[in-house]
Amino acid sequence: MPFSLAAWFMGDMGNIRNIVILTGAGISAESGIDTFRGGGGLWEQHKVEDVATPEAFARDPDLVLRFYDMRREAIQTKEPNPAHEALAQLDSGWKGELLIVTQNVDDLHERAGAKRVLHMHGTHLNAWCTACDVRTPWRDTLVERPPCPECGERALRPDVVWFGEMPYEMERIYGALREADLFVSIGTSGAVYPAAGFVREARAMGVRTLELNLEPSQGTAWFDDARHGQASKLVPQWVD
Ligand code: BJW
Repeated sequence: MPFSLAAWFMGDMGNIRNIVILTGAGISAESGIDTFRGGGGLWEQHKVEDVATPEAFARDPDLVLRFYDMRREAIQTKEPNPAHEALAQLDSGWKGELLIVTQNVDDLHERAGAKRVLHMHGTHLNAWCTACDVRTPWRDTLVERPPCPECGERALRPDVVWFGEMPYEMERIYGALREADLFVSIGTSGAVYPAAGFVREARAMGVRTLELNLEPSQGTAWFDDARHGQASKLVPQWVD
């Protein structure tokens, strides 16, 4: 099967008009942002249940806030890589529907210039006040318990989705999948639901599916086609 999108588009695939792209930590790995699982991943230093659950936050808020303060600070020093740039280029030129659904809390898609981006696991650049439910753009630390700019309560947490919480904008994501002709998954291990289930849902609706990842993901067998290697190489090749 031809690899580049142009070849897919011109080939016997029929017209591809609407695209949903799922991205995970692997797309930002070459920008220097740690992935979660595997060698060198964040979960090697922190048990997931200690930092990425509402129970952990209730039990030890300092630990959780420090973990996110550290990551917020680190992410702001990183830059988009050629994979983010290639997707931004695709976004700006693509006439049909296109949605980049990212599980990442970094803003590297946006900083590369992509506009049609949905953060299903939230963003490190917002604080969420659990007292008044308002989200505020946030770049500083949270561990000192600053007051919410809206209501003054010291009830700010990172605006990210932890295990056991509902990811954002699921209706919009499933709506885009229903309309899609192509679903592409980039740099995600396929370990975390509901994102890990999108490929099966897409297939069930007759959507073509492609995986681009460093190695076979947990869901690799579900994809029509899979290419394995670095996102900074594969994604520009695919977009060209
Ligand atoms: C490269 C590369 C390079 C490296 N180039 N590639 C059974 C069925 C369904 C659900 C569940 C279930 N059992 C339990 C659940 C629920 C749970 C879950 O999935 N648990 C699993 C552990 C089984 N899910 C939830 O609780 C979710 N909520 C939920 O289900 O609500 C109910 C609901 C029901 C029905 C519909 C909708 C909702 C919430 C999940 C929240 C996840 N949160 C985190 C933290 C976010 C904040 C933060 O950033 O700290 O999200 S956990 C973490 O994992 C983060 C990531 O977004 C997410 C996925 O990780 P990702 O991106 O795949 O990273 P890695 O590290 O795993 O993989 C990187 C990949 O890149 C690897 O494959 C590398 O090879 C590759 N790579 N370098 C290309 N250079």
